[in-house]
Amino acid sequence: MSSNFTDKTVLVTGGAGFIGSHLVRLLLSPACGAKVINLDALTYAGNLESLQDVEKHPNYRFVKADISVADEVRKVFEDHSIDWVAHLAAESHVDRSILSASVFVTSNVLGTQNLLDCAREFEVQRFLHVSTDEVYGSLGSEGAFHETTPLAPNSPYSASKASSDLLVRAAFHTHGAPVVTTRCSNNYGPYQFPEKLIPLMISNALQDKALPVYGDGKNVRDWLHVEDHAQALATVLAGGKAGEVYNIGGNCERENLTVVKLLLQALGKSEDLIQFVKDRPGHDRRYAIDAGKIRDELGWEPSWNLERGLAETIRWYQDSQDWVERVKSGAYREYYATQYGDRLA
Ligand code: NAD
Ligand code: TDX
Repeated sequence: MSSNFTDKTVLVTGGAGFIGSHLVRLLLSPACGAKVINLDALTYAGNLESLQDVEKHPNYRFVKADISVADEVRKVFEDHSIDWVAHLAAESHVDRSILSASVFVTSNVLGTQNLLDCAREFEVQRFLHVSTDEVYGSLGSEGAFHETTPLAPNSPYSASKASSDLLVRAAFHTHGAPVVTTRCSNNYGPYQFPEKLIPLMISNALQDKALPVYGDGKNVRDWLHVEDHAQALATVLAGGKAGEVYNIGGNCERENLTVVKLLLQALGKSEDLIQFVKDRPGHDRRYAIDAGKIRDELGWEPSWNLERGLAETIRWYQDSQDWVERVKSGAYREYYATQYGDRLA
């Protein structure tokens, strides 16, 4: 993969988020050796403290900008010579989209179109659009999502992501844009905001707080370690075929309750902490991914198994309670002003 990135400047949107921060780290690593511009609006989910280890890297720049504001996006393309784009910036939490959908439309739909417009104007050579398996809707007890499965999103979040997928598809068909789309299953690992299932359960259990399981806990998700997702994204960015969609999955389906019990067992905590709560409205029952295309065409396969991944994730959250506390207290939001305020205001 390394030679593909040499001399490339990659604009990563949403690089201060969970998955974006891992991709930024991978692209800067000697394995890739890319130059990285990290564009992020620093919403509640953006945390530059997740990138402290690379913030002084000579090939790294951070730019605070909102993808839903066309002028802000344009300025980034004017100021930097960008070869490739890896687009991850989005509102990403289903529960928030149920409470307030409009910001999902603004960031995920309008934001994507603004990026596509600039990518076209500034003649970007590759545009990776990072989407989700949730655009396919919900499965019964059998089968898996294929790249050809019709889109049937059920939440405002997944509907906004599906909308952005269609705009990316249109850019390819109308303008011949060099776009490629990935649709991945549920990620877990270090630096995940503790609103999502696994980090929420770990951080609650560490404090002996109740673990809120929605409905009967039998909803199924396919879990993938975030470092495997970052590897898959770099693989598709470097070698994916324009106009194509690649599913990415962990081949690791588990019921939510099973995951929660595994976490409690690994932490040495009682299952009495589990509290069944009212179900998420419109809660998708099951996701499963057929990732045969990316394996057969690009040679990517996941390398983490769930047991090792969960054990190392738990260890990371135990060792990083300062990071978690600063997220929960909101202190992490001051980091940008202290580190970048003077230089980039
Ligand atoms: P995240 O919520 O942790 O991070 C999103 C990042 O985008 C944040 O840094 C935030 O500040 C930034 N952002 C949001 N709106 C913005 C805007 N208008 N302008 C600029 N930056 C903005 O999300 P994540 O879990 O890292 O997900 C990243 C991408 O991967 C998303 O597109 C998501 O749909 C997709 N995805 C996530 C998962 C998962 O399990 N987390 C699975 C499949 C796909
Ligand atoms: O407190 C909880 N209790 C609970 O039972 C939370 C936060 C979640 N759940 C359930 C809901 C889901 O069935 O756990 C499962 C996972 O929930 P989330 O972590 O919120 O993820 P999900 O809704 O599956 O969506 C995730 O995967 C696909 C990401 O948030 C998306 O960004 C990604 O596109």
